[in-house]
Amino acid sequence: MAKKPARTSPSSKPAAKKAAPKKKADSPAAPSRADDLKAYREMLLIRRFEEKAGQMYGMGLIGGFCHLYIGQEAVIVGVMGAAKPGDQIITGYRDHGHMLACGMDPKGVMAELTGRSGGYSRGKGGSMHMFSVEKAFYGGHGIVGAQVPLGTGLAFANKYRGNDNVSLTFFGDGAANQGQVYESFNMAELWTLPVVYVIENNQYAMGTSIARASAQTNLSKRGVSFNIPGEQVDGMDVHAVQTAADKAITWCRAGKGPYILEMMTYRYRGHSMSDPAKYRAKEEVNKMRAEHDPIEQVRHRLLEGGTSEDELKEIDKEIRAVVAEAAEFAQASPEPDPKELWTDVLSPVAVAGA
Ligand SMILES: Cc1ncc(C[n+]2csc(CCOP(=O)(O)OP(=O)(O)O)c2C)c(N)n1
Ligand SMILES: [Mg+2]
Repeated sequence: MAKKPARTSPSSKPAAKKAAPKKKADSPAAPSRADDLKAYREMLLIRRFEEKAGQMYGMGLIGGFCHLYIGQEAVIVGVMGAAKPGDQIITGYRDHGHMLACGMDPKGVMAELTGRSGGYSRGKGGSMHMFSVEKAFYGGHGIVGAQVPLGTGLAFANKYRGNDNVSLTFFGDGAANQGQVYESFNMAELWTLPVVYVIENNQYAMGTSIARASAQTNLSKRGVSFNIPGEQVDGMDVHAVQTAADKAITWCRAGKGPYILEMMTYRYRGHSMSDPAKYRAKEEVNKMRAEHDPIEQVRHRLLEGGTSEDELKEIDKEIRAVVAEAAEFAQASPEPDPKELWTDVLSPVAVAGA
């Protein structure tokens, strides 16, 4: 049955009839050396930054929650490789990698983690609450799944304004069981909104494995009853991620509505810094690291292609220097003034209208 345009749709144009997307990603051309070097650098920055954050947490320099993304770097780096400036990014609390891949300054992110005034939220937000309108990064959300309707709203705004930006909305396998996700899917398809739902399936929601929590573990199928196409992608392979993201973003930009990408990935660390991860065997983690590490895969390809060890060592050195500078900046930045407790609580519009 032809779909009627909703009265509240941002566009009065009825959705164009879709051609069914091809089942599999078109066989991707091999990545160029330049692509691999870029991905290597970006993933390594996230890895080293997070290792440093973990260390600083252990030293008591970071308080509150801190959810590390180590192991999942290929997902955000691959997706960003397919995005253009103006596309919005929104995610949950496992968010430092997304910020760095959006181009946010490592110094500002680390200062926020340590609760200092030089941080993106002036030291008042911490790990889960950072934003950058300039880089189109919309958080950083601690309520599981809350970013999904918000990301759908960003897509609604794009369509309403008639621009060609796409909302890149990231959430986890646990969040995929939230009711608000399906309300969002329904509206996104009904109104043909430009949103790629990127499900980061790292196989666990805190200590619960996907098999124990989900009746349908193939999350790429979760849009079937809404007619949203979906694909499973090797989320440990940055090139596979970028190829799939490119296809999904092109779909959205062409006005065909939402797309679901299920990224099969893995987190090496516990759910947060306070999780000893007793619910899984060490061998499971070690096997994933040894056989699928996203950075090692690219490193291996670069070396095979003739890049020298020395060139890669030089990149490692540069990245370590950026991270060390971020850590020094954070520790030198003062704590927020106590009177800042009363600022940034209400928006000026809300205050004026009160
Ligand atoms: C609405 C809500 N319910 C429960 C929690 C507690 N909680 C925090 S993270 C989490 C697991 C989410 O797992 P997943 O979506 O797979 O993301 P991951 O941590 O693996 O990145 C839960 C249940 C919460 N923050 N919000
Ligand atoms: Mg998960």
